[in-house]
Amino acid sequence: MKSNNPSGFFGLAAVAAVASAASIASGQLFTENFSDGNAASRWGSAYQLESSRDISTGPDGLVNFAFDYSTLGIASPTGSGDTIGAAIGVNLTDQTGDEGESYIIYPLGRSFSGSFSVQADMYVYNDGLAGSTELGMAGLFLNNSAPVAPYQWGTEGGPLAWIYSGEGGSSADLARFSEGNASSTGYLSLGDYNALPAGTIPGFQTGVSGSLGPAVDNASGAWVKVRIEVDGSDVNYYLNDALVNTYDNSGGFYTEGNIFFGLTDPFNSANAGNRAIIDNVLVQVVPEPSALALGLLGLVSIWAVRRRQ
Ligand SMILES: [Ca+2]
Ligand SMILES: [Ca+2]
Ligand SMILES: [Ca+2]
Repeated sequence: MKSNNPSGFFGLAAVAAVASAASIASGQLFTENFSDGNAASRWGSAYQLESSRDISTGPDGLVNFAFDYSTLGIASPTGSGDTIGAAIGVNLTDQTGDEGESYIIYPLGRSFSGSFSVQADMYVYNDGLAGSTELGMAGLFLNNSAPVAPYQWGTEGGPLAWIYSGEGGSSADLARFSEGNASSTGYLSLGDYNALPAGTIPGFQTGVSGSLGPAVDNASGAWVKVRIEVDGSDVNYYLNDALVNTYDNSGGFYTEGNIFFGLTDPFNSANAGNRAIIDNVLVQVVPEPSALALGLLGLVSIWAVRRRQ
């Protein structure tokens, strides 16, 4: 082997280029696994009630930032021994009249802009009761100064969010909140699981009458990987890595804000056993297409130079 070893040199250069691309791709901005039991000091919550609510009734949800979900028989979504996550319950007791509500949780004082993604493991749990239909929420661009929990029957909106039902019991199993303001919730139904072709979302039953969504194999629900990705002016919503909906932010309605997760009950029927469990939150940079292209160009150049040796 010659002392001036071109393959060794280019091997190092290639490793450096790959490492650079990887650090961009995996640039973590925020993580939370709730497992130290102290997340209540790092997270806050908000709720919104049905606007036509009987004024004699108050909110009856809950948030718990150190919930052991093994008590519900739910295993870690990652296969680890860690079963501590955040839990949200909504409309837990039967009150009078219109009593639906939304609750959200968010990391205190965080704000994100540019091209980033937020993901988490979410389990919309119901205790198998017929008629228990709640919808798990994920969103972004929350205003920390005035955090609004999106709710379709509320009075105000603001942050961008998507919801999915835990067991398909709604005619609007999928929905979006966008471009809401102080007097508009920005709610938009994205339809029923029944109307989506079968196989559209991995792990979800769709495309047949009475589609159960993520509860297809277990009446109490299932873990779902929820992800929202800001890619330039597109904001993409994924369930189990399937693209479900895109919000067009080319008008620039949203620029920055916090992430959040939630649970919403649009119905009056109460159920003490409902929960949204949230774990393994990750916010990371989404590489700009130009950065990716440059990284690939670098690798191609190295390869081309090496081919000429
Ligand atoms: Ca955890
Ligand atoms: Ca209630
Ligand atoms: Ca349905």
